[in-house]
Amino acid sequence: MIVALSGGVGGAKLALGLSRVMPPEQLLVVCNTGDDFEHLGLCISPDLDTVMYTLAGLANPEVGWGRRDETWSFMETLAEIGGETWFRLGDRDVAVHVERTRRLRDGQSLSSVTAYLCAKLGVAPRVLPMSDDPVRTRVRTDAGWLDFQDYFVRLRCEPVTRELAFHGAESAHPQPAFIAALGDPGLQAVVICPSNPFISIEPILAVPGVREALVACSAPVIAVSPIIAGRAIKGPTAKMMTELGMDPSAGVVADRYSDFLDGYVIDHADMAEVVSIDAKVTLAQTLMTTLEDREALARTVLDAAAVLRRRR
Ligand code: FO1
Repeated sequence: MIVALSGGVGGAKLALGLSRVMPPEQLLVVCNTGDDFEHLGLCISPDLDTVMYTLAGLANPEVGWGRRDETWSFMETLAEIGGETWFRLGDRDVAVHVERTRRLRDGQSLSSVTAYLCAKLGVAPRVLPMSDDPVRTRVRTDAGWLDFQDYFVRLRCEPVTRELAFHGAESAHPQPAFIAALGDPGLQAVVICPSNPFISIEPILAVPGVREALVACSAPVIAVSPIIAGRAIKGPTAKMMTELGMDPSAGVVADRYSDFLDGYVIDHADMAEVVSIDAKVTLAQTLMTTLEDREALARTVLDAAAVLRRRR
């Protein structure tokens, strides 16, 4: 079994690669829920949906979030009646939010709603939220504290980030099957997908018990750098690192995982960083443009994990 920790678009690409180079039912993808929010009365879980749609082959290939082959009658009509349209919700996507909201209001857990939706969309890997309790990423900027999607979408990541907080994390319980998997002797590797460390991976690590379980994990923990040559592939990772006073480098990201990281996959462009990274480094092409890139990087990660297992 492989456990993969993922945020949105970047992480979902590697999750898809993994699902195609191993038996998908042996893959457990644990998603960040710090980006979740209630909007227009709907409970929206962007990273869970991005991973679910990507694994189902339904994701919008241009932007990575939302669905392909969308129509926008809901948004157009909402605009006509003066509703909030800064967070773009396609007609097909809305159906998922409406059904998730109904089930959550009915008392179902986010895990069971996610399992139901994944089954309906034919997703073979298991997809779980990091917790069934609410955790909300908030960003302190020069303009004060912002809810995550206000920062990320409404303000297009333009405010300067001074601090991040994961509201509710201290009282959240890690998803039980997630923690059980980390302690499972049959676990072969934990893969930290190339998502933004601050807004996608660290909310998962902030849930009590997760970091400890990763430190204690008998299987190798291997991460893929979300930074290539000082730049993020997508999103505000490099900008955030600079604003938080860090050098936007692959090595600095590895430092944030240093208490549990065994392996680190970085791009050939960052070869010079090898000397400053404690974990065992594998050089690869980490930019995933094609499906073959996703599969090749997934194979590299699994091979690196196998080498680390043999060295134990
Ligand atoms: N990101 C945007 O930049 N603009 C949007 O309008 C937008 C809508 C949206 C709808 C559903 C969904 O699941 C994701 C959506 N995202 C949008 C992406 C989302 O903000 C990010 O994927 C995560 O929160 C960060 O990874």
